[in-house]
This record gives sequence, structure tokens and C-alpha cells, in this order.
Amino acid sequence: MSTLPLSSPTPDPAALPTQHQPEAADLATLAARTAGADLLAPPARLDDVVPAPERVEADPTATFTLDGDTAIRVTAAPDARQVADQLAELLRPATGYPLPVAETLAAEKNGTLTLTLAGTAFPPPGTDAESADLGAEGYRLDVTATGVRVVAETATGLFYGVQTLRQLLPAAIESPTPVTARWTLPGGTILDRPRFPYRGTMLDVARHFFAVEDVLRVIDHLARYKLNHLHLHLTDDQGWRIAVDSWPRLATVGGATEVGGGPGGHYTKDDYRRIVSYASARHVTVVPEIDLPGHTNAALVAYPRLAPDKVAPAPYTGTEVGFSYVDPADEQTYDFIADVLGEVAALTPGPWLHIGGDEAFKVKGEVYTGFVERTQRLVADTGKTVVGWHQLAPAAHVDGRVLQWWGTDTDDPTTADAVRRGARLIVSPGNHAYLDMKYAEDTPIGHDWAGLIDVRRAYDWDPGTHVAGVPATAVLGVEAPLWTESVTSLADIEFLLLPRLPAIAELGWSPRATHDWAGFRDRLAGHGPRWSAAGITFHRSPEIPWPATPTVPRQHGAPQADPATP
Ligand code: TNX
Repeated sequence: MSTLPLSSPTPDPAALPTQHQPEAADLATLAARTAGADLLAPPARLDDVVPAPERVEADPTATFTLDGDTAIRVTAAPDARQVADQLAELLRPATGYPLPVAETLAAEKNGTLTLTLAGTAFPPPGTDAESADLGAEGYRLDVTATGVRVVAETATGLFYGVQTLRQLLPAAIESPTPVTARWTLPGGTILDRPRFPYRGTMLDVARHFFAVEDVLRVIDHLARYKLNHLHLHLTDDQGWRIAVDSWPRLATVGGATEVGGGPGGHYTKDDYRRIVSYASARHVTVVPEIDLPGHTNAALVAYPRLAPDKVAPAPYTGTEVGFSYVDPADEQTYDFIADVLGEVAALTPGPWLHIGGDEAFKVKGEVYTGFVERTQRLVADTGKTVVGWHQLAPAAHVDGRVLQWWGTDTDDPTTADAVRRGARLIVSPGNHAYLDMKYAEDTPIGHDWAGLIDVRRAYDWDPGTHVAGVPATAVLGVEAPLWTESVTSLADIEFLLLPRLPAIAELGWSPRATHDWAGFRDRLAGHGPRWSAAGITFHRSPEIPWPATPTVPRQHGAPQADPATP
């Protein structure tokens, strides 16, 4: 198979693989009509990547074009091989090319995409000493006329190199079915690594429950933008969403409803393992949250003996907060917490356990700090590192403790003091990073208690300097929470995530020196056609100069996401 000549006005149906022949003529006609722009367009620019890479050196004299003979070569190591297979799976549907994967670097021949694990990928030949090592997540990407090479010290770095490679191809690469296009990448070198080690999103599966498949799709969105943590808000007043063998009614009774009175649901341990392993294959760490001592009505419905008055409350399907709490004065409460945290920790390969701690309005002062200190120790007993909302700040420090900032101002002496005592901070300002806030007055779903958050507001702040008295060195990273009181479907989730999630991802990944709203807006615009091609819902924010005409042909029979409405 060969690449279409640049000047060919008529795509060649024979360029499609045999198994797609029945649709080939159709697709080719469609492609000829609607993808002409793609066939003739120059390749993307090498710096047209979100999040912005640390360093880009374009070589306008070189481009590489995939064709039916392109092969993938990878270092013989299981985790690198997995990335090579993922690359092939990303490229095969739209190109229809076979893209065989081989574990050899011996004879790097022309026309290959090579993924190399190398102990010291930096400094590469010919670059100055300023390029330190790539670290645990960095990569180097070279596009020359004869091939594409990704080098990294870890499989994670290779995975991120692949996400960049994907963005350098035409938007039609996101099509789930074959498209005739010219699969060209712009030439040059990218050296890239993240600013912060923690880059995340939170999904609230408690207010509304979401199926495993929906969560997996959210993980795909994170991975695309080099986000590496998925915080799952697993418990709240409206529902308990994770099976706990030692307290079985938590899930079966506590999980039986949700906001608005729907049937709710919960993840079995196998469901949760599936989420964790899907995430891990995409270099995403799951951070489970068991919210304590407040936000616990669902647990109290299941086990009234945990309630201060030992009386079962009614299941809660509204959206108020701050009324419920487990009894901090009863020893049974700590048995319950130890059991739950122990089981959740055992299911979770990542290092973090999030214990919430927010809006426990009825547990005050020393009772609250005493409760938190004891719970922090129970987390430590599981071998995990404690994370909690910044309300945990007044409690004593424990090793590694991480606080998650969700304030809407930038000054909190209690949090700054906890950081002085050793805590690190994940920054999630309610008025910049809360993806449940509306974009504008007329946004059909979402909240506005922290203000309206358009794309610019999501982008224009600096996690490194945001909270007074918290130096950038104490900032572990950034997270964009999505609370789901008003979110009932995957389309709703995507509508609120996109296009703001890439803005948060860029704050977490890119060096501050690349920060530039005008440039970001232009780079982001090209992602609209990618999401459309992949059938992903997004908000067509008027701030972004989305391309006027689709560059991707519509697919027969494929569901069309309506980008304007959730
Ligand atoms: C505040 S932010 C909450 C959540 C709500 C959210 C709605 C935080 C730690 N607590 O319980 O869902 O506002 O935006």
C-alpha cells in the first residue's frame, strides 16, 4: 500500500484494507467530498500540541508520512511493548494500515515508528547541557523524513510521547473507521517532561452513579492530555459506591439511590479492579476517596449504629451538604473506618488514600482534629499516604500528608501553616478548576457558587503561586474536580470536561514559560475536530476559534455527538 500522492483529487479505494472493502467505496466518496482539506492541508505544526511541550525544535525541511508499509519497533520490555501495541491500536482504525509491532531495535529501518526505552535519554547528541534527564515521565520525539523515534527512560514517558505523536497527525486519525487522508507528521524534535508530578481529575460517582464504561472513557480523556491521576469520590450522602466485604450493607443499601432518587449503584470489587487496571495501562493512578466524617448519610442509612443518635436517617436524594456525620465518640466508628480503609487500600495499587474531611459542619474544633488525626493514623496503618481536602489542615502532620485546596480565595493561614509543618498541596481552586461550575449564565447544567468558569478562567492562573505562603516546591500538582449533582450522563461529563480539562492539564504539565492564552486558544481549537471524529461531546465555547468546516468525514451509522448540547 502506498500513500496517496499529495495532488491526487480522488482517493484510491484500494488503499483501504480488504476487510473494510464493503464500505470502502462509500467511505472514499465521502472522504473525497469532505476530507479534501485534509488531503491537501499541510501537516500540523510541531508546536501544535496540548499540553504545550517543554521544548520544540521544528525542522520544516522534514516530514514523515505513514503508509501501508509503516512498522512499529520497540525495546523488548513488556511495559514498552504495551505502549507500542497501544500506538498500533490508535493508528489502525483510521488508517486501515496493518502497522505490525516487533520487539527489536536491531536494524532501525526506514519507515518505522520506533519506541526506545533508554536509561539516559538525555542529553541527546547535539543538545546543550541544559537538557537534564527526562525523568519518570519525560520523552524525546524525533520526526525525520525516514521515521519517527520516541525515546524515554520509562514506559510512561513512551506513552506520553505517543500521545504527542497522535496530536501531530491529522484530526481524522481519531476516526474509528478508515478514512482516506495523508498521514503526515511535521519534522523536528520535541523534548518534554512535566512541571508537576500530580495532574488529575476527580469524578464524583456518589451524587450520580456512573457505569464502569463511563469511567474508562474518562480515563481515556485524562491520558490524552497527560493527566496521571483519577480521584474517585466514592462515597457521599447520596450513595456509597464501593463494595466492602466486612460492611456489606454500605454498598447494597447505601448505594441504592442517588441525587433525584434514581437507582444509584455501586462498583463490585471486580468492577473497581477493572477501573484500576485500565487506568494503570494508561499510566493513570486511581485515588479512592472515602469522605469522612461528614458526607456520610448513605453509610448511616446502611449502619445506623454509626450515627450519633443511633437512628437510621432516611436515604438522601437532595443536594444540600454538611448535615451528616459518623459518631466521632464511638469506638465502632474507628473499627468501621479501619475495615473500610483496609479493604480499599488492598484493592488500590497507587500510594494514596483520600479521606475527604470537607464540610463536616457538625463536627467542630478539637473533636474534628482528633477525629482526623486518628483517621490519618489508620491510613498510615494501611501503608498508604493520606490525602484530604484542605479542611484537614489544623490536624497534626503525618508523613507525606497531602492537602487538596478547593478554596476560592488565595489566602488561608491555616493551610499555609500545615504546609510549613510538612504538608504538600494539590491545588483545585473552586473558581478556576471546578469543572462542575457553569461556563456561562446559560450553561444548561452545573453550579455557579464559585462563579462562572469559562475556558480562559480555567487556564489563566498558576498552581505554583496560587495559594499565599505555599511555595511551588510544596505544590504536588493540580486537579480538576467534577461534582455530579447536576450531571447524569457521559455526555454531560464530557460537556463539562471539554474543553476545560486540557486547560488544567496544561497548567499541570507545561513549563510556566509556555503560558499564553492566545497561543493556547489556537492550539486547543484543533482539538474540536479530533473530539468530533472520535464521537466525544464537548462545549463549543465561543472563546475558542474552532475550525469553521469539519475536516473529518462523517461515518456511516456512527452516532453523532451533538457538540452544542450535553
Ligand atoms: C463543595 S468542594 C463540595 C462538594 C459539592 C461541591 C459542589 C468540596 C470538598 N465539597 O460536596 O459537591 O461543592 O460544587
